[in-house]
Amino acid sequence: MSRNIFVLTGAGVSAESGLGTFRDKSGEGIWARFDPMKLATPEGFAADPKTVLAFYDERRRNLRNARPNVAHHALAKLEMGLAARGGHLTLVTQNIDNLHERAGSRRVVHMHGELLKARCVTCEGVDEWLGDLSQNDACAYCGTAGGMRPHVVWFGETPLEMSDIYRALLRADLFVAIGTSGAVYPAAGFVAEARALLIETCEINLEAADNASLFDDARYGPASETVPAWVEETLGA
Ligand code: BV8
Repeated sequence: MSRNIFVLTGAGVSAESGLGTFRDKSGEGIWARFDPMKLATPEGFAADPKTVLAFYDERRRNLRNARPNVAHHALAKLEMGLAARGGHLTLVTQNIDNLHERAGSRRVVHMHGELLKARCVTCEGVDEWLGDLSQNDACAYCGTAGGMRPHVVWFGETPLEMSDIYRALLRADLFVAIGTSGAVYPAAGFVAEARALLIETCEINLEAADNASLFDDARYGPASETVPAWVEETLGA
């Protein structure tokens, strides 16, 4: 039987690549050091664009020094392995890094946007953006300067590709959440939607997330160990 697997990843899959998570129990997470309401909301950006742009510039620089880890590579292998068996992997990530792509994943749905892209508030044009982003930068499409922002989804904004995401969830026979605290909606609600559709659910995480009780199965430990093991098992089955 060909498998149709829906995987949702969060910051935990990139933790061992050196990119920070947001809500670590250790209290070291990004949101423990920065106020998300000031740095990850449209209001925060309007109030203090320079600080918000500097926050994303630093994360863009960190990403340039980061490398995909074995968990990212395992998920790229799963995508190819399922396709070779007539199945399908839908990979949805809350992460704005490009480590899934750099590990070889071909189709990645970035529901919270992408750190290496910028968007023009005037014409909505989206362009690749690898360096620092300043208010003086001009849009490559409409030429307007002063209206560029990170192409990321802030709190209170609508996540991207939601209709495709829900359509893929309807077709899945397995839902797996990897390295996410289950704290942010609508992503945190996908497991409940999967259960309502009688889809088998599995949590792969360092430790049990807030919504752990909603999962039928769980594998705990660092993603660099749990994800490759799960992929081998899944492709071997
Ligand atoms: C929406 C992008 C409507 C930017 C992010 C009041 C007003 C307005 C909205 C709301 C409100 N109250 C609630 C809401 C909804 C709100 C929300 O959920 N708020 C929370 C705080 C309650 N959500 C929204 O606003 C969303 N929009 O609702 O629009 C709508 C709804 C449906 C359909 C259409 C429209 C938009 C949310 C997006 C916000 N943007 N990021 C940026 O990155 O700077 S969110 C931010 O948290 C991150 O980007 C990440 O995507 C997200 C979730 O975090 P996680 O990935 O789970 O990371 P976290 O650190 O939390 O957890 C890490 C996990 O990894 C842990 O479990 C840890 O144990 C584990 N781990 C650590 N190390 C390892 C590991 N696992 C494995 N191996 C390891 N080595």
